[in-house]
Formats: sequence, C-alpha cells, structure tokens
Amino acid sequence: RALEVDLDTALSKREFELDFQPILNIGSGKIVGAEALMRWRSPSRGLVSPENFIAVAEETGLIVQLGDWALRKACNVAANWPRDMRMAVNVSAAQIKSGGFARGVISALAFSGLPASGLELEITETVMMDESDAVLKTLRQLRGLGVRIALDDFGTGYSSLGYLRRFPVDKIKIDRSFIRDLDKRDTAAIVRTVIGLGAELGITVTAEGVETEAQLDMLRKAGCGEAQGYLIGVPTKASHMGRLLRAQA
Ligand code: G
Ligand code: G
Ligand code: MN
Ligand code: NA
Repeated sequence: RALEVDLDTALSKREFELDFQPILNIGSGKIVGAEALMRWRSPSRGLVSPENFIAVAEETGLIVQLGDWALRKACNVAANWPRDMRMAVNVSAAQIKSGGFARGVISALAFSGLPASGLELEITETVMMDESDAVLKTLRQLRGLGVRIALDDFGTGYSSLGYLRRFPVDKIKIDRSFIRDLDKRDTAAIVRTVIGLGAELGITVTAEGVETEAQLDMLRKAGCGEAQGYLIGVPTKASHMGRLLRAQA
C-alpha cells in the first residue's frame, strides 16, 4: 500500500513516537535541553525516519494534527524535567499557517504545566518564506509569551540572512552539513563567521551534527554556545533522557 494511506491512520493507531536528543552548553559542559524527534513505528514498514514521512504528512495535511500531537507530548515530557531545561520542537510551515497554531501552543503549555520559557520552536526557512503578516504575528505572539524561536538548518537556505533580519529569532542552529566539513578551511571560516554573527546579534548559536572531539574543540575555541550530535548523545527515549537530566541536576 502507498505510504500516505498507512500514514493517514497511523496517528489514531498511536504508531508515532518521540525520541529526544540532548543539547550541550559547551561552556558549562551541562546538558541544557533536548530536541524532540518524531518516529513512525509502522507495523508493516518498521521504524520509519521523519525524513521519509514528514514531507508526505505535509502534502496530505496530516502534519497539522501530527505536529499538534508532538507538541503536546513534548510539553508533557518536559514538564517532568528539572527546571531550566528546554524542550525544542520542530514545526512545519503548514502548522503555523493553519489557524489556531498559537492557541494550540498555549493550550499545550497550560495542559502540561510547562512554563513558556521551557519551550523552543524550531522553524525552517519554509516557514519564513511565507512573509505574510499572519506568520509574523503568530511568531511574535508566541515570543511575547516567552517561547523561544530557533532558526533550524541555518545556512542551507538561499536567504538565511534575510530571514534573520525580518523574523524574531532567539537561536541559530547551524546545519550539520557545515559541521561535517569543519576540517575544510572555507567551511571553518563560514562557521566561525556565523558564530560571530550570533554573538553580534545576541543570539545563541547551536552546532548540529557534532560527531567528534575535534569538531567540539574547534567550536569551543570559536565561542559557539551549544552543541548537538552523536558525540553528545543519540536520540533516546523520554525515560532515558529524564534520568540523564536528573543525574546532572
Ligand atoms: O531524527 P531524524 O534525523 O531522522 O529527523 C530528520 C528531520 O525530520 C529532522 O531534522 C526534522 O527537521 C524533522 N522532524 C523530526 N521530528 C519532527 C517533528 O516533530 N515535526 C516536524 N515538522 N519535523 C520533524
Ligand atoms: O531538525 P533536524 O533535521 O536538524 O534533526 C536532527 C536530525 O539529525 C535527526 O534526525 C538526528 O537523527 C540527526 N542527527 C543528530 N545528530 C547527528 C549526528 O551527529 N550526525 C548525523 N549524521 N546526524 C545526526
Ligand atoms: Mn530541528
Ligand atoms: Na536541523
């Protein structure tokens, strides 16, 4: 059967799960939060990566419900974490454009008891490409509540700097393709410049896809704020992430 047919009923069949990948504050050496990453446990296909179903869910419109499920689940999980930990949740353009996104966030926070400062929304340039007043207004409203906005996959778009200028952003997440090539002189220069840009703008910079001590070392020397990647920790179950966070608290 077509993937989109199975995907359509997967939410009501409770086939989706969230894993959590830790995010390190490089300066303090402490885990300061995690990113929620969706997985689809399909009875016929096995564990499906979001790379293979998010785009389909966006096309069919399922992403609006699915994203709301992930947001609620992530807030419920984070409400049980130590204070000052932050939960990052990925948000698709279709979710923000659908009416009532801000209301859904407010409701998820209220229901879970998670303070707004404990939630970060990761948006990509596909969200920002829509410069409608409605999208801007929604992001401003959420930020006004204390929710943080992170610009995901930074550097892969064609106008990342333009978006940075027009949208309210608290954090830049440097795409992992840059970190993978950190041993190349030009790439290292770009990464150092983005870190400097973040400092200049008063924006936290997180490096994604950090896999080696050499990469982490270079990022530390460049003044990068946070790191995420297999070196810090692979995406893991909520129970395991909770233990990890409590162990260092
Ligand atoms: O965990 P993995 O590397 O397979 O995730 C691939 C990508 O899928 C992530 O980088 C992210 O952009 C996207 N993704 C994961 N979870 C979610 C989610 O809950 N909502 C949306 N919109 N995208 C997600
Ligand atoms: O939102 P985003 O697309 O950035 O989600 C992060 C994705 O990158 C997840 O799917 C996760 O499984 C993957 N990932 C996380 N850490 C690493 C890493 O160190 N190396 C690689 N290659 N992929 C990673
Ligand atoms: Mn992300
Ligand atoms: Na990313």
